[in-house]
Amino acid sequence: MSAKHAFSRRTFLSLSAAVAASAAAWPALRPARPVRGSILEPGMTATHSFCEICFWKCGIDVWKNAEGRVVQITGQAGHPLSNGRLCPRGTGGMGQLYDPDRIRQPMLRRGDTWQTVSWDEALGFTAERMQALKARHGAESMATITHGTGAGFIRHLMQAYGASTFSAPSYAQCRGPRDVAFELTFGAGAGSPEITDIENATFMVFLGTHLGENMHNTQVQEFARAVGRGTELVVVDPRFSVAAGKARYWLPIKPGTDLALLLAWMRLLLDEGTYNKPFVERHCVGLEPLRAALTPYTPEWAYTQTGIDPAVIREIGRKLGMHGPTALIHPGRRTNWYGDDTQRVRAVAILNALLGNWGHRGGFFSGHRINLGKVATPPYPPTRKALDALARRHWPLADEIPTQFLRDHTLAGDDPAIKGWMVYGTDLLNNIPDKDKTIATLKSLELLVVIDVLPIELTGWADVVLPEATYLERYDDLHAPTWKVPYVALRQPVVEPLYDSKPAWWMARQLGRRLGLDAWFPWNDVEEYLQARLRTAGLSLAELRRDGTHVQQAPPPYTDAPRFNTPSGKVELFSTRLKALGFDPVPVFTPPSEAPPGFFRLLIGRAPVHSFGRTTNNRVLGELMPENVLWVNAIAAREFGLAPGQAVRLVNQDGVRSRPIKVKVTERIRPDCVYMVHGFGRDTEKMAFANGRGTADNDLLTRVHTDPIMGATSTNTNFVTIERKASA
Ligand SMILES: Nc1nc2c(c(=O)[nH]1)N[C@H]1C(S)=C(S)[C@@H](COP(=O)(O)OP(=O)(O)OC[C@H]3O[C@@H](n4cnc5c(=O)[nH]c(N)nc54)[C@H](O)[C@@H]3O)O[C@H]1N2
Ligand SMILES: Nc1nc2c(c(=O)[nH]1)N[C@H]1C(S)=C(S)[C@@H](COP(=O)(O)OP(=O)(O)OC[C@H]3O[C@@H](n4cnc5c(=O)[nH]c(N)nc54)[C@H](O)[C@@H]3O)O[C@H]1N2
Ligand code: SF4
Ligand SMILES: [Mo]
Repeated sequence: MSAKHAFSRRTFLSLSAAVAASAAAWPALRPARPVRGSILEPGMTATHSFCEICFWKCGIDVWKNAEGRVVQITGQAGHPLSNGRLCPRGTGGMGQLYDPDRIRQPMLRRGDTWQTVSWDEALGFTAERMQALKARHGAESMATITHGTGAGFIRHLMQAYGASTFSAPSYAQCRGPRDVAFELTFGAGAGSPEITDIENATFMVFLGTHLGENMHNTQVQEFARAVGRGTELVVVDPRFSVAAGKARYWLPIKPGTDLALLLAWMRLLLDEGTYNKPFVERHCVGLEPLRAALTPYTPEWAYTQTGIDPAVIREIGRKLGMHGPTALIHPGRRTNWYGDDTQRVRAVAILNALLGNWGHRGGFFSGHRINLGKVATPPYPPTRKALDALARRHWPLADEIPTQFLRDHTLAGDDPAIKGWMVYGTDLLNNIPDKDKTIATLKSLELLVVIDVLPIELTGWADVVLPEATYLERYDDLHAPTWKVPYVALRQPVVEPLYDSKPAWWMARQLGRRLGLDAWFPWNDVEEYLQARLRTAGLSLAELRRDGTHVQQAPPPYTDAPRFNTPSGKVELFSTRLKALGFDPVPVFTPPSEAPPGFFRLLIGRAPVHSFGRTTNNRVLGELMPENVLWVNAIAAREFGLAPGQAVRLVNQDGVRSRPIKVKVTERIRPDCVYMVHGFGRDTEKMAFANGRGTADNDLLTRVHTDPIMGATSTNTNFVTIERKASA
């Protein structure tokens, strides 16, 4: 151990509970492996940072040429999430930096026109309007909607201001059902990054989870290694995904019937006694009520719902039992599919519990993290958290405010009245269903502040638009998540901000000053802030700037004495909490509604080179995939008389008509579904590359079921028919 990194008890970080006992024996943080030699051309220099093209946050090395232009981005060798490699989106990140359509200056709405203004004017205006809102309606009338690393600074500002309403589409439109289901069962969420030990699993089941198209880097790397080593894979998906191409079994399930399959597998494990008895006896409660509840669910019954051969269901069920704790049913991530999703993922959680893979190699690992200290600031003003309480009256286990609920509440003008929105890095018109309602709500606001890098459609409704510097131009907060090895990574500027853009930390602090909230910003600049946090880990900013990432050696991330933060202190196969709230304590299958004649179920997903709509205007990535296409089964295409490449429009069950999209005729999808990648169909000339290319799935999401337990909105409950003429 070098003197520089000497272990110091006084400043040593506190570690997560699971590993605290052994922490004292750990060595200090060490630099991650140094960067490889320069590439492409001589004279290139690299700066270490982490990616923001999606929210996985891989470590990157950003290469500049002699002119100081970013020409290449590679994976940081020692960063535990990238291991020297990136997904295609991360390598194309400079396309965001050099996007000619970026917002270049702060802008204020003046009647029907935009005026570009100085930061002083933009922030002065924003602070003044926020003070006025506070004086008239109270600070709680200002809601905050966010996504991304810089959001932490904005949320801090808003809490200091006295706001209590915070929301993000990444909850009710993404991973919310999964996290609530895992909390109910194991007392802990599945994590982000997920705590799945994919690399060491010997048998895996993916429900949806389309790794290879969903490009979360570390998972894809581990997946490739596992498959290379011979791990058997089952892909349950109405569509033959990239992952299905690597699978031993592809189960083209009838959409919306996964729960039936999961229940049948559970019953099989119990009937045949192949579940993990020692784990269940030691760590689970509710086995007998679970067994009783599963009585109806035979493979033959599951066949009638899912269309999957009962012999195949049995064969896979037996393999699950054979592999036991090294078999992994992936928890998924975007789990808001049908409006009863918490119960489906509860079944995923229970099935994993029956395999006994919690804390086990090849299952859900028991991660470590570095608990960096926070910069001390006064407590936030007390708030009623009124909207959280209201949300929980609708959905008792909503542990965040569902974004669509915030919207509907704002529009209705109900108490507590919400009059202003602060929006950071969220694309609300493309990422929450019922777009018309979102537009009506935007019209009703007294104040809309939008902080973004691109002139997305939403900016057109704003009172003030604040251009953020991209991730390659700014410092941000540190990243130290729970992972197999504990680590801390830095984001630092590679180039000076282009145009007149500024980082979130700067905006938050400047607004804080203007709002009289100096006490909450006891640092002059972000370097001082980062240095103070790093000091608690015995690190300096200079060291981290040089090394990018510091990792710590830790015991293997497995435990045979897992602890569960549930009411019983055990894994809850039968949920007394759900029962007390009037929900099924063991998931009960209800069949999905059927498509009307002549309609297809609309399914959505990801493409390897794009992140939502964040990248569709990125010239580097956009050239690789400029538009989305509509996957239509060959039989259905024949019936509808569709030719490959033909432009069509979709009309949904409510008569909403999409913009044109080209047909891809394929055997790789069931005939009762169509599929498209999310993020396309931009509708603003200001995003010159993406404008008008492809179609926005969100325009077609008007039939929404809401998960009764936690408030997620369904996407897969919309049906579309195909109009063969694309012309208006
Ligand atoms: N390249 C890329 N990667 C990404 C992202 C990105 O934008 N781009 N976004 C990231 C984020 S935030 C998330 S949440 C994840 C999302 O990625 P995942 O969590 O993997 O996505 P899902 O939307 O759950 O899964 C989509 C798949 O589910 C299938 N499917 C549809 N209906 C059903 C059904 O009823 N049953 C079953 N079993 N399958 C069904 C679809 O055919 C499709 O293959 O991806 C992450 N990774
Ligand atoms: N219809 C439909 N809705 C969905 C989904 C879907 O597939 N279909 N997916 C769901 C999922 S899985 C998720 S996680 C959510 C995500 O939904 P959101 O939380 O809205 O996230 P993004 O789409 O990533 O938001 C991107 C916005 O952030 C901006 N941005 C990019 N980088 C920066 C930056 O550094 N700073 C700032 N200030 N802004 C930046 C982009 O320009 C863009 O406008 O959407 C959900 N909603
Ligand atoms: S998975 Fe890809 S886009 Fe996401 S952080 Fe990693 S490199 Fe960037
Ligand atoms: Mo997501």
